[in-house]
Amino acid sequence: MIDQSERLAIIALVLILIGLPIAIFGYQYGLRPALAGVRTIDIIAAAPEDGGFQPDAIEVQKGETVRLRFSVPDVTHGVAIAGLGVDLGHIDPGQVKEVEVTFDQPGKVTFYCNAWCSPNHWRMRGTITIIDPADPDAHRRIEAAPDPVIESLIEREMDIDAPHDAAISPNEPVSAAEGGPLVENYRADLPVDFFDPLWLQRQSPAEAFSVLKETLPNLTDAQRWNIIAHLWTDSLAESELTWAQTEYIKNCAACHGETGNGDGPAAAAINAQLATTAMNNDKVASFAPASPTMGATTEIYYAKLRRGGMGTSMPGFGDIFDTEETWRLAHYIWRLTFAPAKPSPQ
Ligand code: HEC
Ligand SMILES: [Cu+2]
Repeated sequence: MIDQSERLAIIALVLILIGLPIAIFGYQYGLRPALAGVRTIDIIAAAPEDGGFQPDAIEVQKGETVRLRFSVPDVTHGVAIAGLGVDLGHIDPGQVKEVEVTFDQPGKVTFYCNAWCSPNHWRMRGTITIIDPADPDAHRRIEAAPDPVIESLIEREMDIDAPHDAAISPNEPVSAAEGGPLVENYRADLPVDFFDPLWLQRQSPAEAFSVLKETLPNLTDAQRWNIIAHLWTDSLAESELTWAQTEYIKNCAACHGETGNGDGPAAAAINAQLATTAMNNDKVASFAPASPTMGATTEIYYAKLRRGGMGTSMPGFGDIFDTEETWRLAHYIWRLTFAPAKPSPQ
């Protein structure tokens, strides 16, 4: 005979056996999506030699909200999504970080690692293609849009990759700070071009120096360089400068060095390749105020940044920084050249 208490126990057991799966099922397929309404995409973030991002090509629909969940199997990485202002910071092995993003515009965005994780670190990138079902070609049209600055360089037959050594460069320390008052004093005598941002971005410091030599014959060479240093470093607002500094440290310093001398921790290996291969020009650029820098222009820097080197280790950043951000970084390089930040007091 089954007594009363046994019967209750059986009912309870049956309820648990049926109820638990229903509860789990209900949560998984009913309650959870209803609460969240988002698709979760799991992404493994590994160094390129361990497979890189997996998956590294994701498609979403315009207007869709997805939860991107990054896990890390190997070494610490940093995950950021270009153009969306998303930076998850460092993710350590075993750690998981996620972010929910709604994609409103058709196109392509790049997610990338911004922590130096391996010698191939800068290859660690993935893409999210946002497709508009009402206009299935929209994302391709946006992607194929040419960069007007690079187009203009090509039109003027300017080679982004050609060496640009200068005939003249400063032979004593240059001071942007001392250049400021000089620009004020000689404002009326300086050519109007010197106050035209487009002219400035297309001139090299060496070219501007030659112009100054003619227009202001009474100045010393040091004073001329100081004027140039001031004009070439004057374009970034404080907040833009802070942004550029941060991004430079995360994305560039491993190769170009924290102060821009071309001596970052990854530079030695890249430069050593020079000796073994005939790769042209594949030496990490230094931004010190010497000949090659004095012959460079902000516009060439911009183009190199967007497109990357041709068969060199210089990565292209066109998928990561928008045009405005790229200009900011290009201008920031002149800060490294002419107005390096003083080491912060300990
Ligand atoms: C993996 C190493 C590496 C990283 C990371 C890197 N660069 Fe470079 N960069 C190079 C090498 C090598 C060259 C020289 C070859 C060339 O110009 O293609 C170079 C050249 C350049 C030039 C051209 C210099 C000139 O005189 O024309 C600019 C500008 C530049 N880098 C800026 C940057 C900035 C800004 C970043 C970060 C957003 C960056 N680079 C990240 C390796 C790197
Ligand atoms: Cu990484």
